[in-house]
Amino acid sequence: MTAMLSPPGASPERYSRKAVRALYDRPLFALIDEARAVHRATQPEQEVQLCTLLSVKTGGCPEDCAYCPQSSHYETEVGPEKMLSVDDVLSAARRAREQGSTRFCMGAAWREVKDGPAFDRVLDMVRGVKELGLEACVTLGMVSEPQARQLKEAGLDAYNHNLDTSRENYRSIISTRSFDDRLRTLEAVRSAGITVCSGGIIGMGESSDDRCEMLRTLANLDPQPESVPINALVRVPGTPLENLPPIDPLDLVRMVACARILIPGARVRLSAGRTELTREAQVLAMYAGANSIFYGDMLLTTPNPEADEDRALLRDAGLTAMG
Ligand code: SAM
Ligand code: DTB
Ligand code: SF4
Repeated sequence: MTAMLSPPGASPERYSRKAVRALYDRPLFALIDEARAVHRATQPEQEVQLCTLLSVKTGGCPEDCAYCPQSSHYETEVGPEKMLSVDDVLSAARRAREQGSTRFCMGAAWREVKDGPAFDRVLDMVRGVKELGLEACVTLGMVSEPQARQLKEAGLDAYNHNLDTSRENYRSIISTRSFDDRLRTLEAVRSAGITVCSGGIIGMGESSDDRCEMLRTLANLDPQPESVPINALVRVPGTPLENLPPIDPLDLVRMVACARILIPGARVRLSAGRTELTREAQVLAMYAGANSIFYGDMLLTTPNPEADEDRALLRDAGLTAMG
């Protein structure tokens, strides 16, 4: 399999377009079998990391991401709110830890990080989350290398910045920044010594080639991302994508399996969209290589399954939460 994925001399990149598409198109059971083998060889078996999200600055975002309820370009139920205080964030982080989360991810509806009091407050949040013994992750939009270094000094473990879709499809989803802007931020994060969390969304009307190309770009990053969230679009009323059909859960399983095979060392996160998935679909995605979920009743601005439902799901599948 490895030989098929990287024909010698075929491409300076690790994975070619054709090879990734061939992987994605494999019969589902063959794909899952291989993902499972990679999973067993590279990941702690039966272990799922629980991560809790918190929106520390909600709404009013100047970007026009077509999926996003927080964009000021669309009329949604989410409006601009004041930034949370450090105390409020740390209370939420403490609750998340008590519930069993080991990673706390803070999101801000910003196009980019600007130096000043709001960024200083985020740095304090990161310090506080680290004092609680949690992994700290933030997602703040574009970031420069000096800013990433400040985050690293504050103790930040991971920066989330999703590619969302393929380079070719990017402009149909977002016009206010480019795919290369995204890659530049990932480079700044990497240079500062912070681990990279980057993935994407399915269900935005993209083609199978777009899905493969997104995975290929992620897999060809060197080093590869440590964390790959695979989101199913949450179709939020008021956004341009609100009326798209729901995803086929088996496509999500395929994406997870491909991510597991192509980026074997990463934690693959079964991210947004779980409220619309059956327990069986979620368990199959975990079987195919997903080993993290967002935990707690909210994502950033939209609902997530209740914590007790998730605990029951893990228990019934014989999986354990990462300690
Ligand atoms: N503003 C920052 C940015 O875009 O990088 C950080 C926050 S943004 C909400 C983080 C990620 O959430 C997006 O890149 C996207 O992948 C995901 N996301 C946002 N809205 C979503 C939706 N409706 N369904 C699925 N994923 C979504
Ligand atoms: C990621 O890939 N998914 C999370 C996290 N990274 C920041 C965000 C999902 C957001 C879903 C829509 C919302 O709740 O606003
Ligand atoms: Fe803003 Fe991030 Fe939402 Fe895009 S995804 S509109 S950058 S909050």
